[in-house]
Amino acid sequence: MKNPKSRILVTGSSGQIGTELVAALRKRYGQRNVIACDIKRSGADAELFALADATDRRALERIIRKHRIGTIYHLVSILSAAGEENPNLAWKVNIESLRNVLELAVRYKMEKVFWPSSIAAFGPHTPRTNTRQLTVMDPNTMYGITKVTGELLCNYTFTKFGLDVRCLRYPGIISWKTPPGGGTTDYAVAIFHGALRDGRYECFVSADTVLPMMYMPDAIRATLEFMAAPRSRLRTHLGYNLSAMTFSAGELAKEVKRHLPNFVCTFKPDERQRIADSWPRSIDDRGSRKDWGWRPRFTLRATAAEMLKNLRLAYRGAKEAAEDK
Ligand code: AKB
Repeated sequence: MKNPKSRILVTGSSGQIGTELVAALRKRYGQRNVIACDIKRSGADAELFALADATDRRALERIIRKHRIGTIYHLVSILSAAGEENPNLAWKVNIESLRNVLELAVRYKMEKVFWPSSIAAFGPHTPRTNTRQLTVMDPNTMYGITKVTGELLCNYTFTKFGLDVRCLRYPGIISWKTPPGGGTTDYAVAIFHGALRDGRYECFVSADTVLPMMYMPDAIRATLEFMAAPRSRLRTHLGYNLSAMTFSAGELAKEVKRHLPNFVCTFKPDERQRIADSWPRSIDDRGSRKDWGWRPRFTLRATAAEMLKNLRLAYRGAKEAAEDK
């Protein structure tokens, strides 16, 4: 059952990463060669969008056959904080959908699969500074458990069936086009909205909480470069560590205040603090740098400036559109 290896499918296409990855893939590989798929409808071109739940294997198989899919970016995921609210759902969505994708990718002899792992794959006994590629992984969230399990499933599928499946361990991703939802690192996005909308923000982790972060353009470029790297260069089909910058919530608030002197940030840790405290403070991504040439571009300073510039324009646009109605 050999498929012509032509088109790309992006599941979870309406999410924070999916929205921007679909646009970047279409720019690189051609508009009609990228099919977006989600349980929420999005995008103007209905022909290039498939409404489906990736836990439904038959639905996924229909899409793969109909659009002759040769590569899948499988981004469907319930994130860390939402996963603690509903661990059964997190397991079902994150693992069943991945099993479906991997099995169908093997059956249809696909070229490649991309699956996002995360810093959440690490846990309380992982060394927290400059966390190595191969180290203790004992996550204590259901999301993190699905990330370790998923990495093992990807590696198993590579070893047993030769499927070229690639994973990156994303840090917290900061972006302005689509809000994140249900993650522990969401405060690093919400703070910009709070600052611009209300002049204040109540942060749900303490000021001294340090986590690895990345601005979305770096995350998208990393994904494209990683997927384009020759297979022979890759030395692991577990997740590759990936890093750009690391800072505390207090440092982030200070950076926002440099642009908006009247901004007030208060800190009121909630249950997400426990999750943040179980994750690395910084990541050693020498493997990515060496094997496929990863180099981040955005620092905290550059990210904050870009976020505020782009969100200001977005808020202005939304206001003008509301006034025109
Ligand atoms: C989350 O906070 O759950 C995600 C992640 C780090 O994977 N952003």
